[in-house]
Amino acid sequence: MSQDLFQAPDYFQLDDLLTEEHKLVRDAAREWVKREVSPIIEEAAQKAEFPTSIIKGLAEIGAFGPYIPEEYGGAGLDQISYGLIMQEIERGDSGVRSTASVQSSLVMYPIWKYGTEAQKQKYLPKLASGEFMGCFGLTEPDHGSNPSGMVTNIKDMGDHYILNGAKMWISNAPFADVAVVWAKNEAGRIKGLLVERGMEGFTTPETHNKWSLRTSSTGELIFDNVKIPKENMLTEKDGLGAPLGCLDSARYGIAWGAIGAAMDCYDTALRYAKQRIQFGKPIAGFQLQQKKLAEMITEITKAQLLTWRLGVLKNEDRATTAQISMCKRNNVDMALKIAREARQVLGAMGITGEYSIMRHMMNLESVITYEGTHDIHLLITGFDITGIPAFK
Ligand code: TGC
Ligand code: FAD
Repeated sequence: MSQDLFQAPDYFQLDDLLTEEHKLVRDAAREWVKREVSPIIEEAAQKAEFPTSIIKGLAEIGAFGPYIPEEYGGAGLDQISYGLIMQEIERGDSGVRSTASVQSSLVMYPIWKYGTEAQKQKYLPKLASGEFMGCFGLTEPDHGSNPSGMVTNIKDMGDHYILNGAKMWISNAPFADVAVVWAKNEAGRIKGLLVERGMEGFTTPETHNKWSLRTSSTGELIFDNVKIPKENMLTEKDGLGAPLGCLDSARYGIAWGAIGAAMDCYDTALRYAKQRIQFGKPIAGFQLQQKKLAEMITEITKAQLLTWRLGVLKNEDRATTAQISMCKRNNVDMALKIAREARQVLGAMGITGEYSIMRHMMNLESVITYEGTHDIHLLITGFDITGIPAFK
């Protein structure tokens, strides 16, 4: 990839809305991405490898559990800082942000919110430092948008549970030390379990041949009569609301992250358009190219404002699931459209690994699907404003 010359767009002076701490956290993440992610990410994507070398750095910038209290090893930051970290990481690559999202919001969050004190002490500090990596198993081969239909199940054997079933499309699965797994008990109630690598009957085959999110390792979780100690159940919340509560936190981070990918595509296209000469002048001087660039910065600015406001509401514990859905849906769609337009601005160069745009575009095809598809988020808004669920 060419040298990382990224300059963040801030068309409406939104930095004025951030505290000094927000800016410090954001700038540290931004510098780290330039130094440690940009130089290696294209090769990792071409090889379809998760770059394990960045785990330590992700922990150091506070990307693992930004809002988890310091007593458990987290960074103890607010929700806007969490969002800004996700924005900067996804500016580098959505696959890297995925790894951080899963670790923070889908593994540390449920242990922190639904776990016992012993579970928090055992897992959270190691997850915060990157010594342990985690994954989150909700989706199944036959139950994606409709997780309530899951068939993975546990049977109570008195002093332990027996877990059977399979999860699919699980980020970090192939290398995770611990999996937060959602399964139904005999009464059909969804329960959260902590399943550790090495438990007999538990395997995590990797999913190959992805054209998208190639720097993130994806796999299955297969449970064949796995014996789960009783102390590995998350006891403080159950039902579908428990995993959906984790998704609220992860979707919020993704809403910020998508802005990062969009900013990188816009910044790259703007620089290229000013330098590329055709018909005797920079292509940035043609109205059709200006339309693309002007619309990009308009959409980025609208998303920045929406998302900052969501962050304020999240800090006050007032952000609703439907608001988070709207923001995730809007921002990922915005980023994907910008990636497609920006790719065109670069002409043939846009399809190469010399620039980040094509990688962002392909990554965003996963981001628009996971954590609730584009259409499911529209239905969540539809339900919220009409009171009538149209899911089924
Ligand atoms: P529904 O009947 O609406 O709700 C069931 C129960 O859950 C409650 N609830 C929530 N609770 C907490 N937080 C939320 N966000 C909640 N949303 C709903 C609800 O009140 C109810 O409670 P109760 O007590 O009445 O039982 O559920 P439904 O089956 O109709 O489904 C609704 C729907 C379709 C919106 C939901 O299933 C959904 O969001 N589906 C999308 C699935 C999804 O997003 N999967 C993501 C898997 S994880 C992933 O993709 C990680 S990628 C990570 C990465 O690499 O970055
Ligand atoms: P389906 O549910 O089969 O949907 C197919 C299409 O039908 C979609 O367009 C959808 O919008 C539409 N559709 C479905 N229901 C309705 C409806 N009621 N009305 C209208 N349209 C509908 N899951 C995890 O649990 N953990 C992970 O870590 C994880 N990581 C992932 C990483 C990647 C790279 C990817 C691609 C996915 C990951 N997922 C993970 C799974 C992801 O959450 C699911 O792919 C997603 O929820 C959609 O499920 P599905 O793929 O089965 O699609």
